[in-house]
Amino acid sequence: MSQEIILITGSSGQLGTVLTKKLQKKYGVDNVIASDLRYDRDFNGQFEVLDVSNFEAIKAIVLKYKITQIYHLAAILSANGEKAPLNTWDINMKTFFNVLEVSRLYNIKKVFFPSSIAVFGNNVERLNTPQSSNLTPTTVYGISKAAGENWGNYYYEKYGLDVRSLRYPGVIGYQSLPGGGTTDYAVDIFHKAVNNQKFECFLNASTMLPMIYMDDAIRATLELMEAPKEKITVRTSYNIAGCSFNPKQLATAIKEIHPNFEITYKPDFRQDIANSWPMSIDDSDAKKDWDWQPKFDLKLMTDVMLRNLELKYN
Ligand code: AKB
Repeated sequence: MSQEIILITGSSGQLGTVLTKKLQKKYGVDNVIASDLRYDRDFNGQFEVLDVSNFEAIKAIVLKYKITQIYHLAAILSANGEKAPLNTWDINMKTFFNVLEVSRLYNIKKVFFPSSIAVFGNNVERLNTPQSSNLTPTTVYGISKAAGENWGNYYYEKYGLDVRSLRYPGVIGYQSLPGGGTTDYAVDIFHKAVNNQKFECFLNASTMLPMIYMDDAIRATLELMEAPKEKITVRTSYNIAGCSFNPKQLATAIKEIHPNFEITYKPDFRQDIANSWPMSIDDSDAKKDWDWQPKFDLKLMTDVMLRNLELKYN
């Protein structure tokens, strides 16, 4: 098997921080090129400052390192995206087009594109949302992800480029902070709890959303990317589920360990976004095609989050 050389865009983000370390472990530190808009002083390994919206810049890195796979994580998320819709569209689409084109032209073997539950809108079954639902997203981020899924499928059908994708639920991990999403509350709440602070939630108590613990999200990504090509029957993006809960259920799970924890609710514009998203996801295609199985439920995730953040802060 020839040596894989991996490029990760958006490597300093919530998922990128953790995925980069996993890929370094798998492929070797020198064979993983992390990249983001700003240099990360604390980073161990190969790092390039990269604005993916600049085609010549990404091309130069692909040629310099003889990249064979790209994980394209750079994107503006749902809540931040609504503050400047056209800019969000420009950035999310331009960066992905550059990744697709550089991959087509310079023989990249595999591309990973993160999609999201944000591709779904108000017209779907909100419980156990099926893989093949109609996509009418309510945010620019969601529109860009739905379009991205179709562009990935197009490059696969037209050029044979092996683009693979997952529709991530809200990702919850202790290693990094999310930036500008609608599911961010479910990470922030843990930081407040371990620091004995009150938490004001921007969603109401009963807003159930699909979430996934970081270890499950990373494992799903690697399992999808490693699956034999003939097993991949979904070339837009696979639904994956972790566990679904609402802020009240999460606060109750935290109170089991931190009985004095206090939560209040003050919904803002993100409530409307959350109301248009699924409450739970049907991931039976991922289970059938590449044996996907989540391991973390609400209780296990809460225990692990609190234990690790306590070590981090104290
Ligand atoms: C967001 O909230 O925007 C993201 C997502 C679900 O894609 N975490």
